[in-house]
Amino acid sequence: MKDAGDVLLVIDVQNDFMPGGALAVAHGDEIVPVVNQLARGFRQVVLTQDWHPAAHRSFAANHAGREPFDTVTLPYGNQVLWPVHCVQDTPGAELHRDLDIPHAQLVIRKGLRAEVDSYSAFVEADRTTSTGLAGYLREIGAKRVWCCGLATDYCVAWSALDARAAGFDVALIEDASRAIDLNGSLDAAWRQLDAAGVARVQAADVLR
Ligand code: VGL
Ligand code: ZN
Repeated sequence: MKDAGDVLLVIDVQNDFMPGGALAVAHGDEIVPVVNQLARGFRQVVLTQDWHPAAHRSFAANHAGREPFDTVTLPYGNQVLWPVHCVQDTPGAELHRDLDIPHAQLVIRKGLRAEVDSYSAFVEADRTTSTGLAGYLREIGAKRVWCCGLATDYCVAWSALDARAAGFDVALIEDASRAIDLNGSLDAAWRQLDAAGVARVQAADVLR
């Protein structure tokens, strides 16, 4: 069992990121039992939910003449345009039904504002608007943040990098995560994670 300084951060284990979902991550469903098992070894677990209004600027459908996976420039920088996904209060935005973490203490919802995306659980894509998660984790005495979920190269990576930037020790649990891998995004993410000092670990090595 991990001690009180350890927090498991479970990113976006939601229906729309599962095979058959609106923004399917290949083999995304395979992480569910792994995450459940991991969570049993942590006293503290925080979940996130991607939670967009239907008019969200990250949706290709809200840009005339654009297709999913095009890139556009928004006021805060480059933005990949995604299929409509994780719309607030729709079945696609619900957590996977087999996710079994009754002791999860907090669900952070992100990407709520129509004009700004948020891959990270900590700071929105404008890089200034905080979700409050870093302050919450500090107040509960967290020292180490263990990240897993979907997708490795977007929301998990950005959350891990921001956890590091907030001063926590951070590990990304590779086999409790799956990637979208768009135009080399997975390799690019691992280069950034390595450079930032985020440890790359496997689930079997976390709880021993
Ligand atoms: C995600 C793209 C758009 C993710 C969320 O959870 O990694 N990716 N919204
Ligand atoms: Zn999203």
